Amino acid sequence: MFKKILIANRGEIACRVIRSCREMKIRTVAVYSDADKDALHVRMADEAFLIGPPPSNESYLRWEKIIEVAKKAGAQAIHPGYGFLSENADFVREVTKAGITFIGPPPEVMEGMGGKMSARKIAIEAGVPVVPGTTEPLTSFEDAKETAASFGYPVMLKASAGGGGKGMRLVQDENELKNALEASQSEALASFGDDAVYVEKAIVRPRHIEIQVFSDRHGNHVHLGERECSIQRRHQKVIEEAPSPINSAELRAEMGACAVKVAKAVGYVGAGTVEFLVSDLDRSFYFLEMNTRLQVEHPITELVTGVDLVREQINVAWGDKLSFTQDDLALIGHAIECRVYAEDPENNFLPSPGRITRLRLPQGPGVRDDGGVYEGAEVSIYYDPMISKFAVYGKDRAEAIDRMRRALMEYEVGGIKTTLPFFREIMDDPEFIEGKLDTGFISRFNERKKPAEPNEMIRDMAMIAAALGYSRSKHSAAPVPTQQTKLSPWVRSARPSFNSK
Ligand code: MV4
Repeated sequence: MFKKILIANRGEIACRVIRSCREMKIRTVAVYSDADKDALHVRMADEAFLIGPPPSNESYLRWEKIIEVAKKAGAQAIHPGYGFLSENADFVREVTKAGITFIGPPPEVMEGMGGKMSARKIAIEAGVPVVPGTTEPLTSFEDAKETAASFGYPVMLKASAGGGGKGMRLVQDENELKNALEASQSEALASFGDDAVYVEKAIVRPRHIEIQVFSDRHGNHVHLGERECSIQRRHQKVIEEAPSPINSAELRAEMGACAVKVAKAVGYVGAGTVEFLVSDLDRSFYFLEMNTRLQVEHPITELVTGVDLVREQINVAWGDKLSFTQDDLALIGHAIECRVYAEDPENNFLPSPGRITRLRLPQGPGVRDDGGVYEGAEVSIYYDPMISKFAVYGKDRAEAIDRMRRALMEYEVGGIKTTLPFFREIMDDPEFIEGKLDTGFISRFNERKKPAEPNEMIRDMAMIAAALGYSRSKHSAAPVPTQQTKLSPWVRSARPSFNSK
């Protein structure tokens, strides 16, 4: 087994990889920027090397510097985490050339899945359903008009190089097509340096369900069930759960088999994720894309399968066979993850950098916090503001929701704003509790929240009435004890407001 691994990443995912390495008795090498000299991943690793100034393209994206550190420290393998260099085929080639093992799939696989059109071709050849649409870039407005008409409106224009919804346009009818095409192409060019745009039929209010796959270098391919990731804000996942509230054993087996077909077709190695859009109308599903990395939301799959995906990645990179077969795997229970961001939900999710002056993590049954910070740590402006992924596990979805609600009451972060209050509201939301999750969830949730003002007025009136009643009763009877004094300090200590008052 490897004796030493370099982690080419930062934050919670670097810490996550270090944790598995430590259990496997593998020494760890961290790299960091000037902004991260006191970061948790630097403190947790056995060794740490400064690689440059705060901006990512001068530090975490400098592959030549990272490879130099790996050689100097004697690391035999590099784990890329997610983001940064994790899906960069050129980086993989350079790492391999330097005689170091890249923990992830081969560069040709990354390239095959890197473009949306090329990924669609691979899926079609593998016999997997893809969203009806083209696999060649549009050549003109006339071409777009004919193609869109042949699939029928509404259609989606998508940038082939796209990600994060960039260059994506929903087109309701032919009148909107010209503007949308121009906007999509110029956005694609500006974002990716490539203006190739193609057409897909639009799936109305789809669910985003993805299948975790795993492959070794001996031709074994398995899937580890699905994750429901429909709750997104500006194409960023916010809450994920496993299994999906709609997924039946049959649908899972069908989608899982399709995901494995895709993995086989590209000669996949390691941990990967096959994304699907699922129509709520008839549960038909369509391949969307494949992510060739360990994903942010991997912990919920770990919770319901009992597999340590990072350990498995390292074993597979070493050349071992998968430690389990498809028949060994069963999904047990239900897991929900909330991404805790240093953002202000009261202020349009504006980033909220600064020092964490207080950090109190939930404890007790069924909780897991994958954090990248500590009390006293500084959240900088340079990187993604996600400070932690908080997940709970329960025997079923209802227990997981109750547990998440309880744990979120215990969770306290001081000094910066976080998305925790937003999650507390979602856990009480009737549509969430029903499992009515689709890509329109967040905007409907925000609409439901809007009529808060009249309620606030009613609440104020009730408070005035109560105060009047109290002031009258004061002269004749003992004051009514408030809620606060009735609760024991132990119960109150689990309330988010306990220490902030
Ligand atoms: C779609 C779609 C409807 N029809 N494609 C958004 C991000 C990118 N990964 C794919 N996305 C979508 N593609 C077709 N043909 C709707 C979305 C979409 C979406 C998908 C999953 C989760 C949230 C979403 C929010 C808006 C749009």
